[in-house]
Amino acid sequence: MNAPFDSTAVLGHKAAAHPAPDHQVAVIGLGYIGLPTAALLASYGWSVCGVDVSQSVVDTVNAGGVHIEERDLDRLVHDAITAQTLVASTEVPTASFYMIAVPTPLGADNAPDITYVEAAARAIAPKILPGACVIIESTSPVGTTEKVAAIISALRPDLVVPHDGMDDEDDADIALAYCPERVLPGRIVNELVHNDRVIGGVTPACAERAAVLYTSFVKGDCLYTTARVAETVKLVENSFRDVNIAFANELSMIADVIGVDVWEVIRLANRHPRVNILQPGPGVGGHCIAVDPWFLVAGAPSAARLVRTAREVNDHKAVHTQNKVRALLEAAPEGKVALLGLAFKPDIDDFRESPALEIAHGLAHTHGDRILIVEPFTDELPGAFDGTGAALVTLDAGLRQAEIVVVLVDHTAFKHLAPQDLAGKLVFDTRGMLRR
Ligand code: SAJ
Repeated sequence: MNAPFDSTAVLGHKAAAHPAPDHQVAVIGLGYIGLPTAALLASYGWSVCGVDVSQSVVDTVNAGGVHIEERDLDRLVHDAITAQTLVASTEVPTASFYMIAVPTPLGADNAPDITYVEAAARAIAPKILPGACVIIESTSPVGTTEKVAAIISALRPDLVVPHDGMDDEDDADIALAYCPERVLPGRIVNELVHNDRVIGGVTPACAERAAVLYTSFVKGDCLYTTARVAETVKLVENSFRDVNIAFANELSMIADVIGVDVWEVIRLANRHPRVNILQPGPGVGGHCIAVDPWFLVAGAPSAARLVRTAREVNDHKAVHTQNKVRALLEAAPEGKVALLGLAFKPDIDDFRESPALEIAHGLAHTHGDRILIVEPFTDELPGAFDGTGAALVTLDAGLRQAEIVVVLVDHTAFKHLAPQDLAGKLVFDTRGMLRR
């Protein structure tokens, strides 16, 4: 661990009078980001309490287990629980650092729902001591950090809570920062350590305080800014990717109309020294890129025209793909279709916001037992498929029974497919996997 936190240096004399317990971190939310971060912090010498509203998650973690699939996570959690540097609880403890890593889903009309962040702030407020630092990692609409400040301030009138416009000469009792996670599912543990981090303090002193936590385990650069800029940076990163994938997806639909091979067009265009087109697919999934751009749209609805349109193009690509499969089913009225993959991207078991899942689900409802699903990352179909007649089958069984094969996810397990495996079948490869 780096030099231990000196509260007097950052927050002035008030903090030193009643310091929060040193080296203790409470991570609120033990999901895809919270659990890996909690276990990693524990491995770097912090005493960590992971907090979750789910008793079963808490029990699993306390037993040294994990409830999510992520490379290296099981070993990290097991070791931290064995070493007693990590404990899980449904109660928020008193700590020197509070990290909020709870979900921020989309509500009605694609409006951001920050109720879990607000609930976390309300749960922290009664426990927080002068000198402590609250960090929000959850992807959030711009202005969320200020809302958390207002919640803590209202519940703890005895504390001076930092706010926008306050400068470091004013003595705040606690620190508050927004530090977005930017890790890639499947590489979370590695990227938590190696990626650069943006640390947005409500005041410069807040950023400095939050940096004590991050510099203890981050090997990338820690970059300092305001909380509002950091909130925007996170949304911009994922919107950048969404817009660029939308361009590739739109090209694939244009290519269908004008009758050219989109993969060949992209391969050749990318030989231009300043062109780098991404890959089309069946749509965009996951809990980040398919969601976060809406947070940016919500903040500036009439200005964010390209960002909104990109979201619409990527959502439409799933509908377009489903319609193309329907046309194939009509062209072979007796035939079955093998849909390869349900996950939102290759080689993970995560089906959240997955276009492949959405497409398979729609087809299962209209074509029932003509739908065969091949997904090596699950033992059973999600409950939404109950009663549809669609079946989960092995790749071999799918290829044996189906006349139509649709690649929805380019899992490694599918990449060995050779032309002779698909001979005589109608093939629709939404990922361009078979030509790589
Ligand atoms: N996709 C395409 N074509 C491409 C690339 C991706 O169709 O050329 C699709 C994928 O199949 C998937 C979706 O886009 O359905 C998103 O996949 P991804 O690998 O781009 O991103 P995520 O959701 O796994 O992780 C992203 C990452 N953000 C960026 O790459 C900008 C990660 O760094 C973020 O931390 C994460 O979102 C997050 O938590 O926000």
